[in-house]
Amino acid sequence: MSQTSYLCIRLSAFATVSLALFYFIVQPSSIPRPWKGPGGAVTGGSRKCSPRDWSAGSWKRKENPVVVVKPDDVYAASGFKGCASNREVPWHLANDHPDDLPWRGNISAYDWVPSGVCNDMLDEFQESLVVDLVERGGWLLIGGTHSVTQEHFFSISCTLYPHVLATPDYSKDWGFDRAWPQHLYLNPISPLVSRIKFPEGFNMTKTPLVSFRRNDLLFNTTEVETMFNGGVWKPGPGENSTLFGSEQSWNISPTEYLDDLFFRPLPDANYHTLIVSTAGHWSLKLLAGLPNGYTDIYDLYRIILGNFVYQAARQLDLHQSAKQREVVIRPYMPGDDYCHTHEVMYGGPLKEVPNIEHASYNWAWIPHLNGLAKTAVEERAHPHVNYADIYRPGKLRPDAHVLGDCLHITIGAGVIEGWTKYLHYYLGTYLPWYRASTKLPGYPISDRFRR
Ligand SMILES: *[C@@H]1O[C@H](CO)[C@@H](O)[C@H](O)[C@H]1NC(C)=O
Ligand SMILES: *[C@@H]1O[C@H](CO)[C@@H](O)[C@H](O)[C@H]1NC(C)=O
Ligand SMILES: *[C@@H]1O[C@H](CO)[C@@H](O)[C@H](O)[C@H]1NC(C)=O
Ligand SMILES: CC(=O)N[C@H]1CO[C@H](CO)[C@@H](O)[C@@H]1O
Repeated sequence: MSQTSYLCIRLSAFATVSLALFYFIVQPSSIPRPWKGPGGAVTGGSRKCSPRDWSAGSWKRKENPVVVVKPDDVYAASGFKGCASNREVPWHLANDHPDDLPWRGNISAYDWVPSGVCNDMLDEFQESLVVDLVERGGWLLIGGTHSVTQEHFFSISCTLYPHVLATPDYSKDWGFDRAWPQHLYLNPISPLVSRIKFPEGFNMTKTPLVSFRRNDLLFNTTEVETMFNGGVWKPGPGENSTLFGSEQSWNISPTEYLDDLFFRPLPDANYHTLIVSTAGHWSLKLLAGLPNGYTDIYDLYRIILGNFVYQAARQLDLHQSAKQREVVIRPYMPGDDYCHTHEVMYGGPLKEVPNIEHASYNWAWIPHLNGLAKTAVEERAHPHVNYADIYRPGKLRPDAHVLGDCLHITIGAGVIEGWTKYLHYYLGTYLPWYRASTKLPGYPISDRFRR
């Protein structure tokens, strides 16, 4: 058999097996109904700020931005009183290069102003969020470091300071593992403690308000390989024998972060919201065994996201008798080439999202991957698995990357802080309003969705 025809057979076998496996694992009950999920706008009547409304705004210069002349000025410039996490603080805040301090002041000099329908959002939402994280339940952040999920954790540790404490303590010897679980706990000396109605069994030193677990692909490597090859894939002559190349990655199974963590009862956990983002680590360096490059990445991503959404929906249904929880997929935000040129660093926010068709790494594929994640959510149509499209504000801020790369985002520039602010509103105001004012499809809970 010639190499070319062999590859063609391999490729179509991959597609067929993937599809078969997808249906085997996901077991859709019927052809998915079209469903206008809570991510989109609802027309008519008084309405609330959807992710789309939030994203349809612009960056406005603050009237009197704080001028940053020394590193500690970034806290006031960013609206922080400090940060609870002490992990790589100058890297996160981008405040350790004296020459760049004027830039650092500039990137915190803008506020995100969403569209008018969002005017019922609180600007001072921090205390309300702390109360919610205890009374309603905490946030479990799942994603890779490139999905900036770890940065989201750090950012929340600043936004909620001094009401929270963070672990681990990175000032001690910490043997540098990029996958250490991180947690925020209620600070027992916070004045909010006297206002909070604690759920029975809540333990301030034990029950986290926010946790980060690193997870680059949402499934562990065994599961990804199984979904990739359906147990029958065999490498051709001269081809890599495994899906994974030599690049390191950190992955855990949904068995670990859904069954054993997200739904774990008090006092160990009290999570209400699972916030997920993935796409950054989906590269041909990590998934070196894919025979057909990025089109196979699209295929694999579709399968993995479909399975994740299925697992999440199934677990939510299995735990129906407990409190209602939410799963939110946040779109992945790719980086910006040339972000450290003077022109970009001092150019301020953009008005339109730039075209990234010819970008570095896997950035050009990201809009397509985000679309696949959205489709996976819409096809499953589970009322508590959501796709919150809050991509746009960050894509207007190529000036706000950290100093060492063009992917990660400086904490305090307002991008990641904006996600926290909107998610607080989304969970507490938008979703309850949306569900009360919209006929939901009535997701069928039947035995066929059980193990
Ligand atoms: C709360 O958790 C801490 C740490 O695990 C433990 O030492 C303490 O006994 C717990 N308090 C209660 C009231 O259970
Ligand atoms: C992946 O998770 C499954 C459980 O779903 C487990 O049996 C398997 O050992 C895990 N593999 C790795 C590499 O951790
Ligand atoms: C096998 O994977 C490695 C990365 O681990 C890559 O450098 C190499 O090009 C791959 N070989 C083939 C034949 O795909
Ligand atoms: C683009 C931008 O925001 N530039 C400002 C940077 O900060 C100085 C003052 O510190 C302003 O004069 C610039 O307009």
